[in-house]
Amino acid sequence: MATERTFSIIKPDATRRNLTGAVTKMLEDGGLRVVASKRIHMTREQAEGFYGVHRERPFFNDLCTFMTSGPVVVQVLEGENAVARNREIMGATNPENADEGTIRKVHAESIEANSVHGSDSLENAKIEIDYFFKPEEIVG
Ligand code: RTP
Ligand code: MG
Repeated sequence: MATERTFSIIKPDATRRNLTGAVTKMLEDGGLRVVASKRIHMTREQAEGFYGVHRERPFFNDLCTFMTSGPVVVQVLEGENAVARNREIMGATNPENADEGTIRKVHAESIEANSVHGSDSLENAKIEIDYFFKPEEIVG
């Protein structure tokens, strides 16, 4: 087992419903440690850059509008197999398909407003962490 870092976003549907603490508790209870955290309001440019891999997907424009519709909390999470562990705690993209007890099953509103983002690979985690955090903002 390897200690990893992954990148998480608590999305605008969750911050709007004051669920930052509830979501963070589920991440912590799942064995992850928050080693960096900040609340920001993403610009359109930041959202489009962050979701660049999805640029050709039909949901890209709506997704960027949603992600800039309110504050988000960007976090770096650390723990054993953190990338995969975080994806387990989050649950499936579509909350209708998410397992019981996952963040998306408990809190998500829809496939788009699904409360959290989590990196899908260790490689992307590094890219995404660097997109939002300076090294000195991460305290392990
Ligand atoms: P994420 O990147 O946010 O952790 O979620 P994911 O890997 O489970 O999902 P992904 O396929 O990467 O999609 C990124 C985000 O786009 C929104 N989405 N909307 N309307 C739709 O059909 C649709 N599909 C995806 C979701 O907010 C999803 O998390
Ligand atoms: Mg994804």
